Amino acid sequence: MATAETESTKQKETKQKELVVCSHNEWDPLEEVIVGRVSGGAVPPWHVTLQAATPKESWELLKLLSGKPAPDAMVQAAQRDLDQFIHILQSEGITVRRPDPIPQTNPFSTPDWQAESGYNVANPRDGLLVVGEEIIETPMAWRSRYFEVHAYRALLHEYFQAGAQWTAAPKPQLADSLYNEDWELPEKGEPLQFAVNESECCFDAADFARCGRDLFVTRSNATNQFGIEWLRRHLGERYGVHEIKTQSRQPMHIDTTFVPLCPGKVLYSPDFLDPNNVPEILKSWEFLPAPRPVNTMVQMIDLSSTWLSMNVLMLDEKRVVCEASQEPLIEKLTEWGFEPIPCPYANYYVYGGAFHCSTLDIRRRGSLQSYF
Ligand code: DAV
Repeated sequence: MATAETESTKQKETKQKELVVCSHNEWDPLEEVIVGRVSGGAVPPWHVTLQAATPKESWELLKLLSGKPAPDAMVQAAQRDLDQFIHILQSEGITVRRPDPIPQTNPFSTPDWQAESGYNVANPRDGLLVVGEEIIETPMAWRSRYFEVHAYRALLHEYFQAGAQWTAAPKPQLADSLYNEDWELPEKGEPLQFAVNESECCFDAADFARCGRDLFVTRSNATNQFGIEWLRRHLGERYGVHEIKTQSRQPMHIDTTFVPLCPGKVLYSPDFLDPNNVPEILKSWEFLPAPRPVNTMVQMIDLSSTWLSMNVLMLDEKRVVCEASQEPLIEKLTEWGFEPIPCPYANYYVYGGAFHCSTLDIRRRGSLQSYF
């Protein structure tokens, strides 16, 4: 009996070692990660989904540059930051994989609509969701991102051949009827408006945060209830999917609102989240307020809120990659017992993301657990 048990433990260990895709949460030791690319990107075509997610100050310039290739100087500056980030990951012993450099600057169409251009392949966190041993292509709401996943197909094929479970959520049509063209920026205190309604199923992976058997999600300008319900039903009874109410007036992605750092601790933006208004299940967790962001605006356009400052990447329960100029955050994280690794990344922000957005953890060493 004892021998049989030992054998089965051994088998389990071997299985764990061989899993090519396996990530249950945001903090287990990171072994392999996909990091986005900045070359071949376009300024995202003007659309209500873009307007609903970007600062008002950027709207005029975004309309003007709509669909144009990203300017060279911008690409080069972002590339310098990206090189440093990749160097840090590799020096920490992590395998870094990259999407194919497929230019996103060409126009394309479907039977229902035309897009002036694609967007970029800088943020693998949005179009692919890893839940345990499964990698899921997500039904993104931005038309410009409709074929973005093609840049990841070679990797997906490789992971599949190596045994990963590979799924795609239903591809939405992204018909005109999905969008709320009348969207307006709500005044402070007014009810939220969303750029996407419930007529099709859509979600971005970055609207989900994974904590083992429980996932947290924000309803946003990219993720609707239809999308949340699809994922809930797809994952089944093994997982709980809980909604976090964001107070951002332009919500797009949970990772500038609610960022789990390790079991029992979550970093949050005090502008976007009220820790007294969270799902009951989180009551035992410690809510760590992110300090106000240091202004790092280096380009004329900003695609995101300043809370990209808290868009950190955990390499394990302690080591955390943070933007180098966010000194108040680095100080706080140190005080809270973490080991921040600073990296300049402000030039990358114009691509719409920081360390969490621009990565996709393919493998973290650990098993499926419940933390609540
Ligand atoms: O707060 O503007 C940025 C996007 C993060 N993936 C924000 C969300």
